[in-house]
Amino acid sequence: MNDISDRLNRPDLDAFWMPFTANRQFKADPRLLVSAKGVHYRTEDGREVIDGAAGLWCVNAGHGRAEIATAVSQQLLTLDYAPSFQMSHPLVFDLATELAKLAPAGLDRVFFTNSGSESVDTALKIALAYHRAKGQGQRTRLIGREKGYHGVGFGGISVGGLVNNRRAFLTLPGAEHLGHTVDLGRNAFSKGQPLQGAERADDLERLVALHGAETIAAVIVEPVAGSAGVLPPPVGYLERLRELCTKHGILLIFDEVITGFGRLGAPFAAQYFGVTPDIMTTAKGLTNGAFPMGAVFAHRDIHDALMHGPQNAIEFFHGYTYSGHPAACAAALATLEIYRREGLLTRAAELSPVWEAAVHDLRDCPHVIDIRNLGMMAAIELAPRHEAAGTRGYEAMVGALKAGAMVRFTGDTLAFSPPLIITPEQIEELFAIVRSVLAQIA
Ligand code: PXG
Ligand code: PLP
Repeated sequence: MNDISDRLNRPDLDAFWMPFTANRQFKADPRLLVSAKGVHYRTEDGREVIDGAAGLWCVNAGHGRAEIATAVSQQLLTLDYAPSFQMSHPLVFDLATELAKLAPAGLDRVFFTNSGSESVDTALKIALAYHRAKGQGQRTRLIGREKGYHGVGFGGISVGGLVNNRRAFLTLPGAEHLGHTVDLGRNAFSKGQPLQGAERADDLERLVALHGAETIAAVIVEPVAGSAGVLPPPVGYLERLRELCTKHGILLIFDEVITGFGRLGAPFAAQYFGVTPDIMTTAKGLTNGAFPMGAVFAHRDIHDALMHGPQNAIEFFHGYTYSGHPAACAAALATLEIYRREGLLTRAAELSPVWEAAVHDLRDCPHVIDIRNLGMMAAIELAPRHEAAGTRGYEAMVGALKAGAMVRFTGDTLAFSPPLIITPEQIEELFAIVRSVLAQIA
């Protein structure tokens, strides 16, 4: 232990193997958060930091919401756990009913998971099971998109399109990818959806021509790619993809783990874009990040297609020990009540013009090669250093934290997605900090 660790009474850092982290770099210079309230974190050395990332894109109603904590603690004292297979408890039905009311019309059958990764694997399995139930068991190919992030399960990395998440692992046979939609040449510094690139959706026709539509089960995309650095879809792209999937009998899955629960200004991106998928995956904002939970929304027809055979037959051989955990349900119901009461599922629609102007104001900062935004998501892409890609992004993240703002980075792209309770003044404050940090990056 060094002096700082001693003074801060820091825990031993060795045993915990950190996820998606440069463990050795982190442990040499740790960043520990000890409390949070509203749009601020507090660090172990007692500094307030504005949360420009809603934690990891999940704390949509802001931190320290007492109703959620109370609901969880009361639920744990009343019914801490109930088996989720062949048995259940009332709260999970209430939650599914509430979620079905928020969802796009028809997507009113809800399967519970514990994370976005599990939601994605569940959705892919529902797609395969559906086609099989319809007598089209040969539809087994699963199509994702380059730069897509669908969590870290074997299904999710197979359809995912970020090479670092794939290269060391096996992926599912039959997984294919549409080309990504990034085109800085035509679309750099677009405000909102880029105008060019709807035709990229026609890449699905290439895969249909190559493999035959009758071998393809589903296409999964993030309506706005998040992890890859906030990539809003070109105008018309999602509409075109919907059209092609319908034409070829392919299910369309929207991975709304980030875009769900108000991030764009509507409950789900499906409603924001007016494009309805067949299946929708969610997690994160479902419980305001306060409890692990995910939910998959399936169209009623997909659900109903599986409800066949003898009454005593299990229709879908899939589920988790903690599917619909009582405490997670309590957290989600309390979260939905906050969203409803405070209008948070549509607040991004009012805030986003301020947000857009504030982030695009940084266009003149050094090294900035693109700025992207939609709803309450935004990204600033920096030019990579020669032979040191990613170092500018990392330095900007560390510098921002020291200067009082928590931001995400991926490679040399900074990503922003604050709690939806943020005020216009706090938006200005956040980007003022980012401006001062960018000015210092060599
Ligand atoms: N799908 C999408 C679209 C996601 O963004 C997942 C699935 C997986 O969810 P879980 O709960 O299994 O992590 C995600 C998660 C980042 C970052 O800043 C993004 C995520 C998670 C952690 C970090 O790039 N997205
Ligand atoms: N591994 C073993 C040995 C198990 O018994 C179980 C569940 O019973 C699992 C994995 C799956 O765990 P979960 O249902 O929490 O995903």
